[in-house]
Amino acid sequence: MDMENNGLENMAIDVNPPKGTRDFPPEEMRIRSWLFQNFREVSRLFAFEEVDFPVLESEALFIRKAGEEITEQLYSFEDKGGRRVALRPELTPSLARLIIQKGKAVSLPIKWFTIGQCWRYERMTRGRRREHYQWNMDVIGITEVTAEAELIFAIVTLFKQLGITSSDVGFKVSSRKVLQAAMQQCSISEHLFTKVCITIDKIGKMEMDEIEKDLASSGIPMESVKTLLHIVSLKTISELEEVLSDQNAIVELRQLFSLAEHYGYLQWIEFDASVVRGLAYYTGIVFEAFDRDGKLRAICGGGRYDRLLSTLGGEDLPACGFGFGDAVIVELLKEKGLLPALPLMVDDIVFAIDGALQQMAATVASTLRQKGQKVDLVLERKKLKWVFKHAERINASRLILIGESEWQQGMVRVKNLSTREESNVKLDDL
Ligand code: 4JM
Repeated sequence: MDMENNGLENMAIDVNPPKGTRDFPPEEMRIRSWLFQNFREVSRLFAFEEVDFPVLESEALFIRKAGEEITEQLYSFEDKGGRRVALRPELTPSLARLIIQKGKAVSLPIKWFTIGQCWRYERMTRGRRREHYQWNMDVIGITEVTAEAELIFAIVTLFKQLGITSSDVGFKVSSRKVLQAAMQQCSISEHLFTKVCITIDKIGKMEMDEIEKDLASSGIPMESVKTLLHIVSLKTISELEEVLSDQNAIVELRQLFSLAEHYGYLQWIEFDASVVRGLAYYTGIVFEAFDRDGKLRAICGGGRYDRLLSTLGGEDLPACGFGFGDAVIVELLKEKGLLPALPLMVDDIVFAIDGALQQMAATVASTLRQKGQKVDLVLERKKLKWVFKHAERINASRLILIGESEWQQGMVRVKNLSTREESNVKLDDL
């Protein structure tokens, strides 16, 4: 018998949630719900439809052999039926799976959004979180950069809605086609592309000589490594134009910046060739949002993934999307003093002065709720003093007191808790 607690009746369980997970008591849950409401509102403003997938997926959906952090930290295990399964580390593969499953039954373009919990598992755990929630918006069936421009504008719209300005946050934008062209120019084999992307993504997180060593260890000559690292250090499209012979990436980037100007969000975005993102499946434009103070990790990131569906056994479709986590944005909002107070809001407290009137109180609460009022019905015998304190704690607007003499006259006593005014009110007039 396990002597820690299993099967033993009086042994206390650990009241903490499992390592790396969070509880959401009311105060935290109000913040989360408020944030998700904002995600949903913006998604609907852009006419995206909400979808959902299981948190548990077949492990095979996430197996990619590129050495990405996301797949190295897969929270996978064998279920009781011997199947290899995983708690999803991201939402895009599930979306891709559903698109493949629907096949010709869906008309293009598809504009879907989803909000879901994603998981990771690290063997060496340094108190790092193992779950977060992510908001994704994806466009399937559009080849043009109009899709990326629309997605970035959706995120800008969210930032504005939260009170975040272009002096707080900016987007770094590039295209993986820049690196692809640079590699071709250096005669580096295409089969190294994904690996190079994953290494370049670590610029800023790893020492530069580590990055160089990593690239060289893949068999890239040091001279080519230096050229690649020079190209990804460029901060303007014009500089890039001078060094790249393949102008395809530049045309796309210029189109995107032109669209951003017409949307009116040019001040939010800048070109930065070092942005490649750490996911294997991106093929074109990639972007991420960051706080301009440089204190936090990336707020969100996304890009084009035109070949993901065929890696999962389906027919390819042009696609792009982004993921936006629940943690960094809340840190930023706290930092900027933009997190709203979000108090619990109750309209009325209904309280029976006398125990014999509890049934009448239920009737009154029911009537008010039918009218759309948020009503807290006091369910046990309490002193009036407790009820007043309680009213203050839950920010109730009115106190509805059910007393014998008023009830005889078809009335209740109403106290307006902000003006302190009291009056007897007919039930029908409440
Ligand atoms: C977390 C969960 C999944 C991924 C990254 C992080 N992919 S928890 C912060």
